[in-house]
Amino acid sequence: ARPGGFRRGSHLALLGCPGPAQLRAKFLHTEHELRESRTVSQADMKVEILPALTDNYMYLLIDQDTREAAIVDPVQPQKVTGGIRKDHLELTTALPMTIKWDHAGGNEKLVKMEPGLRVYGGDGRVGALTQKVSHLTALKVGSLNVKCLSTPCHTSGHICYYVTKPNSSEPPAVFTGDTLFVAGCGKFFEGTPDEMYKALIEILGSLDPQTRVYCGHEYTINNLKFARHVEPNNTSIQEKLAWAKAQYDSGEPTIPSTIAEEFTYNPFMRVREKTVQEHAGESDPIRTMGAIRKEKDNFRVPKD
Ligand SMILES: N[C@@H](CCC(=O)N[C@@H](CS)C(=O)NCC(=O)O)C(=O)O
Repeated sequence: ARPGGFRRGSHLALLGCPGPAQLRAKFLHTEHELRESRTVSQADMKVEILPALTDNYMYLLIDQDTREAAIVDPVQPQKVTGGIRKDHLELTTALPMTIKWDHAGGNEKLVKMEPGLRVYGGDGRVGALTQKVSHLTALKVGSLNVKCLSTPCHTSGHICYYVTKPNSSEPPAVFTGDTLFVAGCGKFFEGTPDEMYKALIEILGSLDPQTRVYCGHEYTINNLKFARHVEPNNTSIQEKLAWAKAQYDSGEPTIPSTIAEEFTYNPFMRVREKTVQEHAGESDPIRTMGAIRKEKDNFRVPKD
């Protein structure tokens, strides 16, 4: 057992090879996957939100100046390449966040379709990897600056990518994969409460508060129901849940949020708050992190 009671490598089947549920998701078109893509457009960068599998998101990051593009988590490459040709973009880069198949499982196929593609990743197990990155490695996508943030915990080589444009007054973007979800965080498959605390509070939590957060899955409604269970009197949670349900019902994503917003409703970002600590029966933020993660692992999501 690892500190905090979490075992390393207990989910290896999930890492490399899809099980029956994953295969079903891969070959049958799900309601989520059939939802339309949406674009968040700024003068300096564009992010196209591409629903994939049952609840994953891929993201196409486009530098408006050079038309150079990167694809984050290209699990379904065929959904990516059509748009690239149509919009006359130059796809140079793939940014898989974690080794897991639902994020990095399309790398080899994409490289065959787009020879010369640079595939970055923080884990030697990432398929078709061309350059291993580590904490604070700096990359370029056209004129955009991409900073790699090492956030091990869900998986040990998990990387988040922080994107800024020099001299821009517009908000940066961060791709958070399975580390930070809207109102939630990833399970601690290969890490500890201490590592998730560092990732959420010290690394992601110290980014520009207006940074737009693009996460790996559409889990927002379920996450907010757990958040409401932890803090029943938090009105930010109640408002965000009502909004997320309306978004989902009209076929819209609940992505992106911002770092500042996450601090108002995400219990894992709020482990220093008295209300969350009291719920967990703890007075230390890292022990609170471990306690609420364990509770969420077994949480039965209510219908409403
Ligand atoms: N389908 C479930 C979760 C499936 C699951 O275990 N997902 C992994 C990422 S692949 C996770 O870390 N989930 C975070 C959580 O359940 O809080 C949900 O809707 O919450």
